[in-house]
Amino acid sequence: MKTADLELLLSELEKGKIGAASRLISILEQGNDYAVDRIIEAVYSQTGYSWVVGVTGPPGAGKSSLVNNLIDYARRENKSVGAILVDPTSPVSGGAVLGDRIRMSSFSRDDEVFIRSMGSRGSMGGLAIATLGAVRILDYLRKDYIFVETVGTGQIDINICDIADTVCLVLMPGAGDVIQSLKAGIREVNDIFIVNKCDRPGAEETTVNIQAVLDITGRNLSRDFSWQVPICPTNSLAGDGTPLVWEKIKDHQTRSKDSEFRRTAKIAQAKKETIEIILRKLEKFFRRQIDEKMSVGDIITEIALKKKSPQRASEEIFTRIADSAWTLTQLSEGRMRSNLKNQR
Ligand SMILES: Nc1nc2c(ncn2[C@@H]2O[C@H](COP(=O)(O)OP(=O)(O)OP(=O)(O)O)[C@@H](O)[C@H]2O)c(=O)[nH]1
Ligand SMILES: [Mg+2]
Repeated sequence: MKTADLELLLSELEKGKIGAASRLISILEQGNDYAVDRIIEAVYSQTGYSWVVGVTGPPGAGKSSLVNNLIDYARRENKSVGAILVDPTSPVSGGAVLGDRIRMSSFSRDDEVFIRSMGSRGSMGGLAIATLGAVRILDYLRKDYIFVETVGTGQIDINICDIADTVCLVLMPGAGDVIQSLKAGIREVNDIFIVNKCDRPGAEETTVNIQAVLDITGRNLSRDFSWQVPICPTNSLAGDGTPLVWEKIKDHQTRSKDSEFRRTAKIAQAKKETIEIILRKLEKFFRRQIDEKMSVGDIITEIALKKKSPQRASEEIFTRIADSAWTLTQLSEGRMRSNLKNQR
């Protein structure tokens, strides 16, 4: 991708062209560092408008069906909507997403609804960055609500809490392992529980078990400790229960929009995201240094021969790189100083 093409797409996005959003999201998925940085840089200061609703839960729990129903309710209130369906399992969007496309095609003529599926071509880290970027693009376009669906039972989902303002966890009867992970405190943030497939046996038991977790933990699982986490039974095939979920999302939004805990959470997220970016850049820098600039083959062989521990070796390598980085800084500062002198 040429820089000029990227700039053209960004100027089209500025005019609100949805096609540009779509192409920019594809570029984010490809994960080119320069392009990702440039896109986020272009939109970032104009974001913060949309309310982002994370919809997560185990495979097949009914997340897409719920999102589909929620889009319908949002549209009834004339709210504009974005939906991002993250499918980390499939490199080129598998069957599940295809099903979602068919189901959600009822919105295909509605300009105020933008639905997009995302798969990971690269690492999970890459997918998380692309998803966050896609949310920001839709936020830049001032969608009132952005739904982000991710498969997740705790450890493997992209960290939805970093993205979402309201987190919905969709479960279905027999979701014992997820409830175990809740007890173990693996899932930190859930603002709304949904027990879907209530037409099936065991829904009541699941609800009771979730309530027990809420009671045992002695606190609720939301970021806002004063928010009473609701448990909403739904049958997403019939659409039963969706109005309650939609009301709870709006309640949570009204309550937390301007709250102190949200301000604190946003600062914590900003810090976390920035640290992750720094670490990613540092990692690249170090790998480049080790792979290309330094000959560390001798040290590595010594580790393999047990003459040196990896700990000791890593410190040695670190010192070498730090020294060379220090030298580079000195050099560039020196260059700057002499440039200044020349200008005078
Ligand atoms: N009986 C019943 N089936 C449901 C209900 N909600 C969804 N389903 C069905 O369950 C299957 C999975 O639903 P999806 O909405 O695709 O679930 P999902 O969580 O998005 O699935 P993945 O994205 O593949 O993880 C589909 O065949 C739905 O028709 C429900 O309330 N009751
Ligand atoms: Mg789905």
